[in-house]
Amino acid sequence: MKKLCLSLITLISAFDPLIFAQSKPNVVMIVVDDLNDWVGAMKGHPSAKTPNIDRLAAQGMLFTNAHCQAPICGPSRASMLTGLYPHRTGNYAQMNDEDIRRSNEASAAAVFLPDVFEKNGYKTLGVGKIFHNGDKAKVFDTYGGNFDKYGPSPEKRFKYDPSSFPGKSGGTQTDWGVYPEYDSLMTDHKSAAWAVRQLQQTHEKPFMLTVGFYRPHVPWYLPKKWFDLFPLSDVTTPPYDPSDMLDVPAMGKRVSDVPMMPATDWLISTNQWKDVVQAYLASMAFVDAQVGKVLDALEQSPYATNTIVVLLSDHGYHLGEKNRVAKQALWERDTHVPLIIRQPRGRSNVVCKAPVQLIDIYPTLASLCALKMDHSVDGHSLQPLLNDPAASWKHPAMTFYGVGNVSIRDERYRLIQYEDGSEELYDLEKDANEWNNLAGKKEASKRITALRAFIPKAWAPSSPFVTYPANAYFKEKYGK
Ligand SMILES: [Ca+2]
Ligand SMILES: [Ca+2]
Repeated sequence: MKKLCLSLITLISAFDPLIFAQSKPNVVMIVVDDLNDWVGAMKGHPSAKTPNIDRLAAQGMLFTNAHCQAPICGPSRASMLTGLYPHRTGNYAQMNDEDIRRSNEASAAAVFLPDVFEKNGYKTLGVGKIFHNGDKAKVFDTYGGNFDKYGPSPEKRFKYDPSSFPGKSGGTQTDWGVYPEYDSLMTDHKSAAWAVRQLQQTHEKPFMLTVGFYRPHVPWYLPKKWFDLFPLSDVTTPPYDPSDMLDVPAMGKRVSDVPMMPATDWLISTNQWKDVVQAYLASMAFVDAQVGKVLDALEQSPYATNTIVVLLSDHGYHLGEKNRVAKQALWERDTHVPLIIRQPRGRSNVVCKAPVQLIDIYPTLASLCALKMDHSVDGHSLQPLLNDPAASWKHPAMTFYGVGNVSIRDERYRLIQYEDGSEELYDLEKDANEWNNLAGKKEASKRITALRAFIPKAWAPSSPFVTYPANAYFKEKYGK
């Protein structure tokens, strides 16, 4: 009798309307802030410890040539979440989330990615840094908060005070050191706990859960155990050629100059470069552990086999290469991001080398979840590559930073063109550090002509809602 009851229950649950309602896959999207290509699976730094992100990569497809559309948080996220390029919306720089759809006609027609899910019957959940600043655009059905954001922070900076340098000023949270004492005080710890609780609940509709983590964005404040994972004696600094910038055009120097950030020369002269690298590696390890909690909770939930997982970073970060510790430039370490997609019953342990973009995530998820849309987006669904990572892929990855400044990245080369027409060309296969600018060299002209064909002909003027001009170049161009 007991056996009969059990099989009856099994039969009933097989026809449970709740399970029918969830025939569409759920989506867990994990957005990590300022995480560069040093993650273990991408082999960007020999000491990186990111076992959970590496595990996810081994269970799905790792895109090893993925790039952001803007090398700074706000516009990168605006582009990813609207599916529209910055040169179409004018969203090239930091602005308030509520203004993303007010910049011009194209931006007003945008539908935020979670809203597309909502229109298709999904419940949308979010926590932490997904948009640049919480859920002011009121996108999620349920938003768990963004707690202490980049904090908690000590009363006084430990190591780096930009206002103490001649010619520098505030505008950066860059600093590093042991603080606070416990993980439980960290924003990302709280966000992970909130996400885990959502995965432990019964959801009557398919859901899209977006989890945004703040580290390794500055400040690099973390409990001691994360620093202890990387003894300074073992920390290696990235490749640096002091003469590297000599062949960069003047406009390239202006656009990428973020004067409030520490320069590599200064870090070397004060013997702190390794400390900065250690703090970034510690931040990566910490955030990886938070990612692991979400992945573990998903694995232990009823949604384990019916959930697509996407993990990405909004842009990369220089840790001393090109004499800078910053984002906000059009070179590889800034545009190159981790991107992993794990599908239920999808291919595992596969690497895709095609040049893809964060803007492609929107149409990819729409296609994987068969979402109905009555608007168009700029990216391309990655579904052909998810089916066959070697499939033909004709689209380069484009990154924009201000009107007229663009990077075009294909399988092997990067062309950067600035607003005054000056250019850089790098052969990433032979010159992974982008030290040798080939623009202007005879043998490069054919390649440059081919890549120039992808540069947009029409550029939307900058949004009038820029809140943070970032440096002298942006202040002059877009500042109020
Ligand atoms: Ca960011
Ligand atoms: Ca150079």
